[in-house]
Amino acid sequence: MDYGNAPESPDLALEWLAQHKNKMSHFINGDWHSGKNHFASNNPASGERLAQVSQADKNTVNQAVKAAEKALPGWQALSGHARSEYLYAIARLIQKNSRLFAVLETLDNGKPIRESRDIDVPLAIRHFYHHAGWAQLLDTEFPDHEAIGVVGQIIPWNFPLLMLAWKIAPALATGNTIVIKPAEFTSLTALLFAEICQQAGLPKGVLNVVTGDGSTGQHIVEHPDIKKIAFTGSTAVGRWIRQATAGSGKKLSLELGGKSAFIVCADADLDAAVEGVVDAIWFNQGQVCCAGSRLLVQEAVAERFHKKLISRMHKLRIGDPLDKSIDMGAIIDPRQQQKIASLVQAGVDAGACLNQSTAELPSSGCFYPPTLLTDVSPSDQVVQDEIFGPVLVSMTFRTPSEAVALANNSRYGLAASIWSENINMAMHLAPLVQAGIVWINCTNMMDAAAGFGGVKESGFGREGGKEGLYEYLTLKINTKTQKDKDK
Ligand code: TXE
Repeated sequence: MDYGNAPESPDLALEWLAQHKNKMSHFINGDWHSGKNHFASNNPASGERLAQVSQADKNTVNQAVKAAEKALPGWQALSGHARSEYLYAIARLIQKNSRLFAVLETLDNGKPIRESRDIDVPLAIRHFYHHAGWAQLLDTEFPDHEAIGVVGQIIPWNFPLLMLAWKIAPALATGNTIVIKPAEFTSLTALLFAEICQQAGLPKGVLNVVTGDGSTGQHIVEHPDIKKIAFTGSTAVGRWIRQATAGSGKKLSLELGGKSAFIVCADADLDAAVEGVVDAIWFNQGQVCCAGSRLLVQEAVAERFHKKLISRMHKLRIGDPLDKSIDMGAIIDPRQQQKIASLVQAGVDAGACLNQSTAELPSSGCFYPPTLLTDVSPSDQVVQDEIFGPVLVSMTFRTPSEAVALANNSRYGLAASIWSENINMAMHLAPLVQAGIVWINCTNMMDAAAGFGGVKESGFGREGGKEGLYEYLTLKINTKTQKDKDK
């Protein structure tokens, strides 16, 4: 698609913010509730304040849960067909406002406009269309299942709208009511989404959006009337949630960190694999749970591959995320940038060779250059820890089984990518890699119909497709006596 060269104007999103007097409220029971306390949401590419967002305390979370409980019987009683009407309406309204969503997302998160417009927003729309279809099939495909009840959903900042869609669409389709909390860095598209739901006529209380930091998340996790928690975020918080909900009877799905292997075999199409790496680790500044952050290259081609990759890395354009020609935008916030920088320094101190783009970075805002670390060992911190930034570590292997052993030498198991022109070999390796998703000669392929999720410390549960629906359903066998059946 040709968007022309002019940077995307932020006016549309700034107008929307101005309409709200830059003050954002919680969305509870179909209405807006301003909190007593607020926190700032900044544009990471400039450091400028975009809005003041309400901080939900325990009382606000209680109100949201009450509203969701009240709405539950009516929402559950609707046929799948009736619920699908709302999902279709939501999908159409996001589509209608897609430009506003994309610009607002880019301002709030710092990701390139090309990504928010071509990936985040279209995939979010697709998720609602897909689940509208499932809602229609629910009564016939899942006759022995029912909704869980009020669900609590906590989402991260790396794909604010898309992660919201992944959580909300299946929950609505299956007849649950929702209390959702966006990440404190990126609340804005969640609030625009709540407006869309108002316009779609979604019954009051079915969706409640509370904004706030981790303490708001804790109130959601600990609320006794929330029957399921769906969380995407850090492994540390995921671990706490698991402990905090142990014995509570709450259903849980956790999508946590990753350190995904990107395996390049000697017979791979190296140019295609280089483009794959660009997508795997420099898309969204590497702030992607399934980022291919561990490159494993077969020894025979390692030197050639690194050369090609480094030359490609130097061509990446880093800068104003609203510029349509930009490849990489801003890091979410200064603390995250600091975390990236200190992990890279630790790698260099441990003996890694640093290859970094020398492209000039914007003087204000939060930016980090694309980085490749070679000469690392499997046990190094940079190889084991999730950096969650544009930093790739590279190691070599001699045999395919060595590649599998290196790939599996991780506490994470979210995704992997295998590149080879020998499809039989790739198909042989794929099941040996411990990961929830293995891509062959491609990477970051997402589909609303495919269950996404990990193994090991990357969490459990799936989002998308039929598997994702089970996360929001509970099995209920209604046994009838022979006499009743004969009636
Ligand atoms: O995550 P947090 P942060 C990883 C990535 C990143 C690191 C830290 O490695 O560098 O985590 O990021 C809410 N109870 N990922 O600090 O804190 C929080 O408000 C309930 C990978 O931003 O896990 C936000 O809404 N909720 C990841 C959400 O949890 C709590 C995406 C995620 O924030 C909470 C993000 C608590 N005690 C980070 N504390 C991925 N898998 O994609 C915080 N939250």
